[in-house]
Amino acid sequence: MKKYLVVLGVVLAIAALSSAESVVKAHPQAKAVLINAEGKEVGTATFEMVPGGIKVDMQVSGLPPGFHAFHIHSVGLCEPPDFQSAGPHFNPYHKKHGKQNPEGPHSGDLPNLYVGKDGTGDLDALVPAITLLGEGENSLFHPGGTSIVIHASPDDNTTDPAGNAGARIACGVITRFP
Ligand SMILES: [Cu+2]
Ligand SMILES: [Zn+2]
Repeated sequence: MKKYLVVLGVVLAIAALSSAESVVKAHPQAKAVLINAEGKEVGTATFEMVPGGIKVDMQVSGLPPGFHAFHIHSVGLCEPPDFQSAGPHFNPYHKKHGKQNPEGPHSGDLPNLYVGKDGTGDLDALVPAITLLGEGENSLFHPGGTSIVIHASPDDNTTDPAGNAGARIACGVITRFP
């Protein structure tokens, strides 16, 4: 009986390991490498699916100190120097701009990024109700893709369509990873 239980335990352990492995494989991730107006690399962001949405984790360096608006934009194209190619904010649910806007927010409206005196900063954010799966309207891989953009000024979290955030100073196309 004891021997049988040991064998059963080993079988269960193997089953648990292989299902953990398949969860990892089925767990989609994405990343973006940010460039500034001169085309120089200034940061990276990673995206992973979590229950209810996507977790964004970003590190930057070489940016002007202070608060900067940070958004997901609806076109996966970053052409310096002005990054207008990235289009408007990612907005699959057709809302108005701003986390404090009663008719908002856009799914792409993220918290302001704080950059310290040394030019570095990092930010973690959770974006509800969007996905890395498929190519539907709420997927970061909808036709044409998506990007992340950092602005010169902070987001006021209310003014439609872009929060009075000023120029686009860095941009990164969101790509599947690995
Ligand atoms: Cu933006
Ligand atoms: Zn917005």
